Amino acid sequence: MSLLDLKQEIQELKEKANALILAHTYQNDEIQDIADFVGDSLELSRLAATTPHQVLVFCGVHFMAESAALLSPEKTVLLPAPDAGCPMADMADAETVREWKQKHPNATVVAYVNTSAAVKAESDICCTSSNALKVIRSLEAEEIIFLPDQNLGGYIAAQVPEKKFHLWPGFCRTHHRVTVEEVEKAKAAHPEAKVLIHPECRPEVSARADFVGSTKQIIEQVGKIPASTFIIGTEMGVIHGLKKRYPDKRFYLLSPGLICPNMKKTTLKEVAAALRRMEPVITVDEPIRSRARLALERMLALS
Ligand code: CIZ
Ligand code: SF4
Repeated sequence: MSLLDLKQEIQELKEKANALILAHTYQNDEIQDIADFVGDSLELSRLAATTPHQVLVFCGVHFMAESAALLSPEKTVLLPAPDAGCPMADMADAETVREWKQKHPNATVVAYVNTSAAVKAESDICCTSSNALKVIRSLEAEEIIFLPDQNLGGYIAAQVPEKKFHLWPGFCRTHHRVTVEEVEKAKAAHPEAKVLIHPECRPEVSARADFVGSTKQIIEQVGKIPASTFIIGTEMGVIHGLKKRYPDKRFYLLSPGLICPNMKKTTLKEVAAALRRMEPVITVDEPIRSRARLALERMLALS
């Protein structure tokens, strides 16, 4: 089947099923182009909960589809690439979270959305990289267990010195791989460029940025900074959206390693197949569902 036929088929199946295609900003370019909405995990989960569409095709990784399923159990949430996981999410398990809670009984548990539903169920509140600072500042607790990303946690902790943080030793394989040498090299190659870096990168890498923020904040920041060249320190998928939104600006990826293999597992073929078969469907069972949903809803109520 030609690419055009495939896109046509997706369009027809989508209309027939009254489905909405949601794509994360890290998805392949062709997936972003056929999606009804492209955004970060916070925007996508909010949209999943509020849209009247009964079928959601979630082009992203497992924890994102799970969040949509948690918030909208009555909807059919399809994950076209069911083996698209997140190695960072896999670094936290519910049993160890329970152990940490026993060790630090006064701490409030803040789970980055990049976690399984079972881990969210053990947590008090969720956050994304867009709202982590706001979420932490809203908490009365003086002690915080932050999981699973040590880099995002450390970046936030430095801005909230009045609270004590217990940082989980997790990291994103894609962002954590970037080195200081790569930043220096990119800066030397494009001395006029502004450097925008995601807080999942190592602290010594983020320290060399002109701006540190989530993908959404990076995308917004490009529009605010009066520069024409940018070095982008997050997953390469973001550059596709940046080029579309700011056609007169130039973008360079900070490191060729900034590619998340799991995010790239979704292809047009799989999107079509998922719509044709109405599977794989992502669901979350009770009692995990209600507890995890509470942590997500506490976050959504704040942001
Ligand atoms: O929250 C998200 O969607 C992720 C994974 C990154 C970001 O900064 O948007
Ligand atoms: Fe997980 Fe990193 Fe891939 Fe995001 S970019 S899905 S945190 S491995």
